[in-house]
Amino acid sequence: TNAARRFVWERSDVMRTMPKRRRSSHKGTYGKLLVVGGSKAMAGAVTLAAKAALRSGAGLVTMAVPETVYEAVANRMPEAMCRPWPAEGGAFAGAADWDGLDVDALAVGPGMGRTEGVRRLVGELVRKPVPLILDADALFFWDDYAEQVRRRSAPTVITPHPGEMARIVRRSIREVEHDRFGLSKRLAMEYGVYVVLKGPYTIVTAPDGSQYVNTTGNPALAKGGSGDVLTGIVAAFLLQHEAVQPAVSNAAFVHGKAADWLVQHGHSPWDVLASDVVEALPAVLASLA
Ligand code: NPW
Ligand code: AMP
Ligand code: MG
Repeated sequence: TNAARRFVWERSDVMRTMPKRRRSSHKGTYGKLLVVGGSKAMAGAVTLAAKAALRSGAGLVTMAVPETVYEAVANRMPEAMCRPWPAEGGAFAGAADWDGLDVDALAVGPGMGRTEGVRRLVGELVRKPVPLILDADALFFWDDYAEQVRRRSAPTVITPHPGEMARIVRRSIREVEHDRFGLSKRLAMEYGVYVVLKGPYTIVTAPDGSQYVNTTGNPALAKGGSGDVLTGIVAAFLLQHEAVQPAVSNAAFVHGKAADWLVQHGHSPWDVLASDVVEALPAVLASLA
């Protein structure tokens, strides 16, 4: 049918679908996440995503970064593991050392840059048969691997901001802003992906065309690093939820709520850092437990 299936994803939906943490669980229960990102100019993005994932309940998180930034990244965060991958010119060189890596989900893109090596690496990673989140610079190469994505059997989530969406669908940012629902739906259905079109009122579109609007968040999030934090939350929730759409919608809800909580608790819309958003996750998640 052509009926528009659009919903607002509300607090009650979150309460209903948030996974419980079981007494009998251990870290492996909650999944092994590999966050692939970083480059010499953007070493922080991957740490933000990894830390957000751990704060959101992921069991084990490993960051795969170009070897040139390994020391800086690995020393920043004791809880996450870190793996150096071949680099050229301060970014990924392409091939990856997958030996001994046991991965339940992949988050790819934050701070990777847009080199040829990155193009090759992303092309390789979309072939891995695990749930995959493509964000930021990984989306720059959409045309190269879109057909590959269409054929994936495991879920794929893409998290473009309007600038990234415009490039993917070959429209202007203006056109994207004027048809956020329509363009998201077409993309999600054509490639069988979950599309998270970010911005105020982030829209999550499932491959069946159903759409879920998030109403949390505020302009405090309009600052570098916000999207990298969202990627980490999405990844962690994918590992812990049974179904993909509630996982992704809950991630958008919690991410926005963290920013809302900050401006209600001593922060202004100006000062909030992406790392503050990560540190506000405990308060938000505690209110949902
Ligand atoms: P304009 O010109 O600003 O108006 P890019 P990026 C547009 C990493 N980061 N609504 C924007 O428009 C990321 O992970 C690393 C409308 C411009 O045209 C990526 O790997 C950090 N338009 C990399 O940087 C912290 C919007 O899109 C274009 C829009 C590049 O990511 C920062 C810009 O997009 C950052 O996260 C909106 N809401 N948002 C770190 N600490 O390591 C964007 N545009 O060129 O993909 O740049 O998003 O900064
Ligand atoms: P990125 O551009 O990848 O860093 O992602 C920005 C993140 O912050 C997305 O989750 C957006 O939805 C959110 N965001 C940015 N600006 C606003 C805003 N004015 N109101 C609400 N959320 C925003
Ligand atoms: Mg981003």
